Amino acid sequence: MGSKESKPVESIPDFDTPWRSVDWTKKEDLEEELTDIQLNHPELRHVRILLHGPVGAGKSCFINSVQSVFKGEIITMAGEESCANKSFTKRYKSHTFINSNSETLPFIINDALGLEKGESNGIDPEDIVSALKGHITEGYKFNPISPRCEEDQDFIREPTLKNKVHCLVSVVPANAISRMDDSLIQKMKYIRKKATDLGIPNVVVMTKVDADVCPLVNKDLTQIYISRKIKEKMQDCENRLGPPMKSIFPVSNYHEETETNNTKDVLILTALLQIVKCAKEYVSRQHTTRE
Ligand SMILES: Nc1nc2c(ncn2[C@@H]2O[C@H](COP(=O)(O)OP(=O)(O)OP(=O)(O)O)[C@@H](O)[C@H]2O)c(=O)[nH]1
Ligand SMILES: [Mg+2]
Repeated sequence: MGSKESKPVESIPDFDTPWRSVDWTKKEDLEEELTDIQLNHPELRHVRILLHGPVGAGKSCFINSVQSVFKGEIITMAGEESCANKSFTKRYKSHTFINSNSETLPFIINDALGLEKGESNGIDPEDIVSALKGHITEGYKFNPISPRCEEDQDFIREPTLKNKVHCLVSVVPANAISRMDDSLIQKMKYIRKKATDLGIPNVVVMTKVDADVCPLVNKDLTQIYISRKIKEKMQDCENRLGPPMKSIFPVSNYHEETETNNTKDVLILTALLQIVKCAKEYVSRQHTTRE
């Protein structure tokens, strides 16, 4: 009879060299590139980015982190909540950003209610789709019981390019992606598919890479692309949600710090630059198709 002794599980080693290259010295270059982006569009001064994702994924925290990077100090402008089952963010809100020279940056990020698991819980995905199309008014208080409809007084019936979303960002927490409820994944996939049908690009920001996903990264965030665990989480995200690896950007938001730091800044700016470039590309396509 063969031995029933199980072999010890060998832990798969991390990578010897980073599988995605990051230049940790280029923070200023990234900031400059983002500040100087020209939209070359007569109607637009900003591209509009919409965040969606589960309750507590770090959407509002990402918005605060972006502003913190550009100001060089920790800023809280979007409300965050540490232990919410229901979405802490209640209203559709556009956030604009300024840098330390008080220049307005060429992008707006919209925060919305978080998605919940279960068919009839939380924000209706149709509300996010309405936001993508530009029908939702600023400050709109989402009603989880009934989605926005054309009969509503403040429904924007004929949205212009300014009202529409130019890049959809799915915010997914690295420490929860593998056990995220399937109903939630289906809602996110539905919203991503609608965006794709509308020609709107999608990018994924994978938050909470510092939250006990990988001891190596917990100790040193610069090891992010050496870590096998982080790559596995990104692959989980690719497999469950559908985006290709090249559209997934891991970040660690400012959630407990009292000062900004270069490594977090570079990861946040790298994700943001890709998002803004996708949005710009979408906008320039709209411009060309109308000519
Ligand atoms: N460790 C860690 N914690 C984070 C990170 N991002 C967000 N958090 C924490 O996660 C909690 C939820 O973050 P929020 O930004 O409020 O989440 P949200 O997606 O806006 O959630 P709702 O508005 O409720 O839908 C807060 O306590 C944040 O401080 C991160 O990258 N790492
Ligand atoms: Mg929020």
